[in-house]
Amino acid sequence: GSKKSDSRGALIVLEGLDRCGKTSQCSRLLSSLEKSGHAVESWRFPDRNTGVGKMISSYLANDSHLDDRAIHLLFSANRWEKRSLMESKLRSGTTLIVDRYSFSGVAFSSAKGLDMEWCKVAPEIGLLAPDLVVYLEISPEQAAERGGYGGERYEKLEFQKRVAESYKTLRDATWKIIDATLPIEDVEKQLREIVMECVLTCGEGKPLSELWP
Ligand code: NYM
Repeated sequence: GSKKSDSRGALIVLEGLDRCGKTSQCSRLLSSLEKSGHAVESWRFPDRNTGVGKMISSYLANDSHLDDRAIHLLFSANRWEKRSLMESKLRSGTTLIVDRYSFSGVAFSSAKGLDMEWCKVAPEIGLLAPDLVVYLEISPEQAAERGGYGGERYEKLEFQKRVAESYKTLRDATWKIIDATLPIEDVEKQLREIVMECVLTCGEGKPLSELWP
């Protein structure tokens, strides 16, 4: 068997509409994995702390306007600037819980009318492929009823309906779907079980791969 020091961390991605509960589930999952002694970090995209992230943040706040393809490529560049750190964390045994990834990039940009294949291909090819994608499923209407959207771009019911359609096209049989309208503890429990299985498989030597597998 592989020694503990050889085992890599798992790349776990959570996706879903705005207000689906991803962010709270990521933090619950983080503390539960930490408590059980795992090396784990919680990441999110966009990472608003980098130079590119600041441009994205200003775009989302409607403080700047960018061509649809230009902002798509910035979201992608924001993942590329974290790729090597991501790989070294995973290889050194740290599991990463990531709030949004390339799938958000494709779902949100294609909801604006950009071609889905254009969104997927060049910009995202070669980024690390997640070991697990969990989709927290909620209807756009139910998401909208939850304490209201913030004022950011995209946080509008009509747009979220198109994003939901894009996610439907994008997801495949490898995605795990959790009903995000269940009580928060039930979502947490289901998520933890799915993630633990994935963490074990990765620790036992499943190789890292790249998008799109
Ligand atoms: N978003 C996020 C994109 O449009 N493309 C991407 O590649 C990513 C990662 O940014 N409404 C959108 C989805 C969200 C917005 O994300 C900000 P968050 O999780 O609310 O900080």
